[in-house]
Amino acid sequence: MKFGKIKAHFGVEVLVQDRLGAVSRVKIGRKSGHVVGDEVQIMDGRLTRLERHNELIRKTQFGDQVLASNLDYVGIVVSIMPKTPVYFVDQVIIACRAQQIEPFIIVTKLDLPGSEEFAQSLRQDYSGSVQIVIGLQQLQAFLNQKARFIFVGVSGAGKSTLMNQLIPDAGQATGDLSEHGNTGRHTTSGSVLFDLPSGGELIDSPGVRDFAPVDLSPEQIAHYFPGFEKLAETPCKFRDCKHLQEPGCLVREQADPRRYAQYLSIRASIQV
Ligand SMILES: Nc1nc2c(ncn2[C@@H]2O[C@H](COP(=O)(O)OP(=O)(O)OP(=O)(O)O)[C@@H](O)[C@H]2O)c(=O)[nH]1
Ligand SMILES: [Mg+2]
Ligand SMILES: [Zn+2]
Repeated sequence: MKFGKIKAHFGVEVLVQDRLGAVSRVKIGRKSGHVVGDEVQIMDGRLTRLERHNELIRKTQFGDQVLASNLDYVGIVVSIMPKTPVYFVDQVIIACRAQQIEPFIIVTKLDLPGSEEFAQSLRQDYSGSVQIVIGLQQLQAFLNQKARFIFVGVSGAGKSTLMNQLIPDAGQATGDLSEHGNTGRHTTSGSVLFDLPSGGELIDSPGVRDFAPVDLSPEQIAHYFPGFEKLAETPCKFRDCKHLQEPGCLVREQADPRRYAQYLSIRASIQV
């Protein structure tokens, strides 16, 4: 009997690395539900999944999708081209906080015009909420803490390009931007876990259009939404305030109007 972790998933097979570092392919049932990051027990060629600490999960039209499990940090990779919408960043932060995973923002493609202004607007919206990492050098320093990280982002944001820069033998395919966007073509088709030279682990994930959180109550969304943290230190009149029409709601009165409008639209998109 051996223990290991799932590094990649190929439909009916997964790549498992055991605790001594040996990597092997193991057959699985198509509906077994194993994901990259799962800790498993291997006995007679069969996998048993150990309990997950957390999972990064999003709602899709085909059902819930788990991108990976047992994560410490989620790096939201954003760029000016294709421009990552603010609602995407909000959604990922909410999804992470609901699973006790620490989100942070990575601004990439800094050579493109408009990047500095884009980074500045992100600082305005998120600096009180999550860490913002700008460029490869800062990213390398952040990843130096031994932990398990995953990159998420819209298709073409530049996740796999960063992977290849951080892990020279990652060999992740990167896409031609002209083929992204309208055609809906995604270059990376499944999550893959790599060991970082510094000791941690980094997972590349396929680009996604949105990140609708799964099964959250209106109170949870109010609690996890990035931008109200400072205001929430002084409680609203009602303890379970959803910051809507409640009398004595300090968040509604004092929040940045842009962030407040974003909060209402996130609520609407999650249909609570
Ligand atoms: N100008 C510029 N282009 C970049 C940079 N990083 C990535 N790109 C380009 O952006 C395109 C998409 O990059 P990928 O790394 O494949 O993006 P991805 O986020 O992995 O995309 P998916 O796998 O589809 O989710 C490629 O054409 C890259 O060459 C950068 O720093 N500057
Ligand atoms: Mg990719
Ligand atoms: Zn309130």
